[in-house]
Amino acid sequence: MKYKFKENFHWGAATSALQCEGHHVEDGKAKTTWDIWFEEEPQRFYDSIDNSIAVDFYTMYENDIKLAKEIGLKSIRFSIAWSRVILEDGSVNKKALKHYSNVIDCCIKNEIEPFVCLFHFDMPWEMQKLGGWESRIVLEEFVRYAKICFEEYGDRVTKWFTHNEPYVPVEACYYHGFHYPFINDFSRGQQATFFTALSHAMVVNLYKEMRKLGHVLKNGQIGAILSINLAMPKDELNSKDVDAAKKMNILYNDSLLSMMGSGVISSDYREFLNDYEVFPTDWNQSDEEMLALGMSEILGINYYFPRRVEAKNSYDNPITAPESFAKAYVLPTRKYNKDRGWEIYPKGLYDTLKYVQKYVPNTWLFVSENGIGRQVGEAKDTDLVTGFVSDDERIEFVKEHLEYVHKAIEEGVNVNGYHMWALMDNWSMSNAFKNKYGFIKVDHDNNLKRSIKKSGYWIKSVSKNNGF
Ligand code: BGP
Repeated sequence: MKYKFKENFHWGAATSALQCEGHHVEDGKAKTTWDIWFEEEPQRFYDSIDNSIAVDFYTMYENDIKLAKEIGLKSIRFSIAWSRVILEDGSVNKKALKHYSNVIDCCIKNEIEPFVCLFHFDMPWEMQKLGGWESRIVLEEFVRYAKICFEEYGDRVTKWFTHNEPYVPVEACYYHGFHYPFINDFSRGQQATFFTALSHAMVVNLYKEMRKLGHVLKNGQIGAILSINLAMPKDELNSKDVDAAKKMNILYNDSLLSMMGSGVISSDYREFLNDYEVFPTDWNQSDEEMLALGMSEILGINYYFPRRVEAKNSYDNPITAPESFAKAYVLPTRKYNKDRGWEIYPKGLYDTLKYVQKYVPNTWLFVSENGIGRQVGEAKDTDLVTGFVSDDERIEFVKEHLEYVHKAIEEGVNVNGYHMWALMDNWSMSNAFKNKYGFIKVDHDNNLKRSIKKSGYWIKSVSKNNGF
């Protein structure tokens, strides 16, 4: 065996409530921004398909968790839907609490460690009406929701995560306005960035306090899931490209990695905000102290592709987004996934892990998402008679990335697991069911029947041997 990983390495996969559960309003569920947006503009969703069915994880979770065990996974991440736990009138939904309790018990029964995330893009509509991540009231509500989750499940869950990819709602809702509520306002984007980080810190701090009092497991830990898309300059010898990439990195990576990972506002980010006069207006010293108290103990790192950039001839004035400094550069020789358009650059995962290590040298890390969404390739690999998917391309993709994870570990980066996106094929915000990501196939023409793909059997052997 060429690549051997540490003992107790977390071989696993991820899911999210929004993308997997389906609505199941009969058990009580408040609307999210996605529900409202779909009601208003279904045509803006791929194939006009919403997530009301998704892949029905809400009722099929037992089956899915058993399959996770069958393919040798040691842990899975799922998210709790805030919109299920707290209903529109502010009351706590007992049925939802019971449901997630059952999901957690089912994981434990199957010897799968549940990694639980509190927010994966699904803002309750009532919270958005109050201002979403720009509102201090919403931060308090998020803490209230988190406290309920800790009280209910803190006796069984050891790995907690506040946010999944907090950069994405800022980028999609505030910079580029491609997700509801379509705001294009750079300053408001900074306020939302700061308050997202503050919400994280408040929840992390609460968890630590509860742990001190013995209200949750003593060995429980908490952090966040961050997507790090390192900006790489087209020409490393061109100072303009380098400067543009640096600015992109400050805004997309350094900002939240420093605030949520290290509990401080980095000097680069602070300087940038002051230089461009966009330092958030609603921010004070006690918020900064809270950031420090809410430093992450564990971090998940999502990596899909690098962000290659070249400088714009002149920077936009005023700035509206990180892209005001740089435009995307497409490497002509790149290898890429034609179904999703994303570059495939396994070394980028190594670069990302080394970058993160500089911020949080001792923090427990794991790769929380990495994967390849396929449409044409997946169809080509599917046996027409049996339906079995021989997804060698996915196996190759994971292997190549794992080689670089291994290298990072050898060089002292504290990486403790690899979770694939995703456990099973699911609904995506941008592409509905177009691109398949799972180790497990979901057949929409056959009552959402699940079946293990070749990559699922492959990961089973990797997990068994703790390497490949
Ligand atoms: C990540 C998200 C996931 C998932 C994945 C694939 O950024 O955390 O929720 O959707 O991307 O992206 P997409 O579905 O857009 O292909």
